Amino acid sequence: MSHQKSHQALWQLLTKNGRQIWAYKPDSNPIEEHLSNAHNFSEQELASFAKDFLFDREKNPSASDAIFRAQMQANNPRLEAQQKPSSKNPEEQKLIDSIINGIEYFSQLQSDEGHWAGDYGGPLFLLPGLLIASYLSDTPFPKPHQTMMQVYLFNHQHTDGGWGMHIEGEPTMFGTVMQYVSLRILGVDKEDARLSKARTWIKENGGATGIPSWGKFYLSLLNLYDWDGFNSLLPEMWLLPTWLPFHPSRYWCHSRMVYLPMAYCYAERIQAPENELILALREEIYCEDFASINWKKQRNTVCEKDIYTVQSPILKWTNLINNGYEQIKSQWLRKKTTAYLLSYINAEDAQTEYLDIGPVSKAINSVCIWHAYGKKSESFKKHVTRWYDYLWVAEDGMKMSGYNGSQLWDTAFTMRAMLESDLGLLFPKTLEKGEQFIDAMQIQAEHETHHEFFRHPMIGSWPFSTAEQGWPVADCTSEGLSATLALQKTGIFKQNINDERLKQAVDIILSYQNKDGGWPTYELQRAPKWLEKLNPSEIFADIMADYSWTECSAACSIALLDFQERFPNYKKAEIKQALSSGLNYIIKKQKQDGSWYGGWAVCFTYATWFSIEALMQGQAYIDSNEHKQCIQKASDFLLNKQMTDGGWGETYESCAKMTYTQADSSQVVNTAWAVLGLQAANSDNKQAIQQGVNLLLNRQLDNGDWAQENISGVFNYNCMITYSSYRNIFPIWALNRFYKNSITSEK
Ligand code: LAN
Repeated sequence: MSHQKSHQALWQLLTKNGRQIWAYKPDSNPIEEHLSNAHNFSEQELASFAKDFLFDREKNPSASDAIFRAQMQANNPRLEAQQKPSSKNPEEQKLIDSIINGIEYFSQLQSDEGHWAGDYGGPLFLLPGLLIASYLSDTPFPKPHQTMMQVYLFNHQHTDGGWGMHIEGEPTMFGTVMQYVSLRILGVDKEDARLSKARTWIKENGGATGIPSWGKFYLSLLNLYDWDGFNSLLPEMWLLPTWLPFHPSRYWCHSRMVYLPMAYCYAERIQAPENELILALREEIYCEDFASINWKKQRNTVCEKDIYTVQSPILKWTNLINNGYEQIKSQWLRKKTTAYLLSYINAEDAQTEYLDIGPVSKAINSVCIWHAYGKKSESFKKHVTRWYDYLWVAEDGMKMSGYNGSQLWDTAFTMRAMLESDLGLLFPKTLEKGEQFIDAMQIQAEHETHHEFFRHPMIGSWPFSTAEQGWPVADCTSEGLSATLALQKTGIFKQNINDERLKQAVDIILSYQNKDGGWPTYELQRAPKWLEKLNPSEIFADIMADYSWTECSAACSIALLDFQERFPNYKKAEIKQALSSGLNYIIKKQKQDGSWYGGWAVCFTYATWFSIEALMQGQAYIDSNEHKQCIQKASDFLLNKQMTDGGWGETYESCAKMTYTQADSSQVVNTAWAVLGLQAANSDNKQAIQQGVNLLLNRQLDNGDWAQENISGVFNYNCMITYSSYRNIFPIWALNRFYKNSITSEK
């Protein structure tokens, strides 16, 4: 691409069955070959990265995924619509052109195997974990990667010298110390002006003793903090009977899979040897002399800029007891415990082909496996190969993704957005490839150790990323199913997924419903809500159990409704019951102002759209008066939030504060959700819808894309995550619905 800076083109994304690897100057395509290739690079190329990947976070901290997109545009021909419908009405023609332009552009980004890849960065505490694993195990990344990581870290430094926990957030101790240490591991000199500034930030805010517990953990691994200053994780807890309400097998799977390898590292007191860098760092990140620090007193010290969840009195007591036990622990039991933890870590590695459930456990599991079996062991080597599955290159540098990708999720949504009206049918190739990908990603087997290690049944489910990663998700199963049903309804290609597999997916969705009627993320809620009082993370909320979520409940209800339309007699009574309690759960969650809080994207507009969608489609299951009122309130909420330019816009602060927080300018993604929601609700305020649609039309770029605006995703209330395809998927979907409605009303 001519407008691409030359050294950006040295990085290429290779994909295979949804696997995504960024390769530096790949000379051959297969991923395997690339991973074993030695890198040849010139110092000049490395030096040019800092220049060619110069990024201004002050303009917008969210990168637009320019490298990937330019590459796909350069390598793939633009897939044109089979024909362009023409309309006598110029307004309608404009709409048609925009939708087609939007799909043509987005189709060009589809991989050969049918999925949409994209930037899934955002959190800033992930890459440091991976760098620590590589540092401890003395397995450095290739130089080009290291340079690109440096570029990324510096690109996201705030002008005051600090870093946030995520790219949009204000600086925190966790963010700043972790990036600082990462840059030093990457070889940046202490005298670098940017690092001096960071040190000033750290010291002015009390020094690294105030880093939250996850940071204390990472620093302890590096021997930059004393394990004595870290509250005991009571590793033996894993050996307690599983019926206990606080047994870790009952934790939300992400917490479970993070605290598992953490417990191993803690039990083994894994620690880097002292060397020049470590000794220097000890002087750089603390306000006091390292040797003089009273570590036990630091266990609960947390910088006030970091605190999100305040430690409860019960947690403090529990810590006191656990720390006490640590003094008198039985060595025999400790050995038995670490053996168990290791067997669990091995099982998770094997079940996920060494991808592991997510980016945090991916790094910490690598550390455990290196510690247990050594650098030369087969299992450690397998871990290292999979480090690359988590790295992503954009115009802001190389980052660690929040997952091994969002492959299935984005592909399923895209199918549904395209098929909202007949215009999608003008792209049979795109649809067919999408169908093939969704087909390939349905999970069809269980590992023999699943049951032993507390996994939910998964045959027939879909994951968020790839089948290889293999963790089933309730609402991803639903999106996979809804997309498949929509694709099959077109009748235009071979139906790869047979009825039995569709029924298996429904069985999984049914198996996921919580007692309160709602749907969780990966597993049923296994622990009581009071366990949250023991949440030790300080920086996240609601991480201890897998609670029901509005959007997950909406997606699952919608999938059941879609399925029922096609198979009215399959498990009729059971599905009816599930829908009635599921939809009533959603009604119960509506807030006074008519909105719903969204736990996984920003924020109220997201969950309100999802809820309206489910409630309208499932109208028959709800008392009609209640339904009417609920939808009326929801529409009023959306209408109240429309901005003067016709759009809607929320900032990430909606998520943490849990109150609607309007952005300075409207956002296409929020606008698309609101426009989808108002249309689904059959709002009679046609003008409001038209204004929203106009905004989407006017913001579209000539090539069919939309500009990247604010970050769209979130987890655990307090950390944001990038969904780079949302800026295409949701405007296309909203416009496509508007088109469908306008032609039906003409008829
Ligand atoms: C995700 C990504 C997808 C997301 C949806 C499917 C969108 C949602 O509806 C349900 C929850 C889920 C599956 C989800 C849960 C939390 C994840 C896995 C993530 C946001 C991606 C990364 C995040 C994970 C917890 C990040 C690692 C951080 C820790 C605190 C362990």
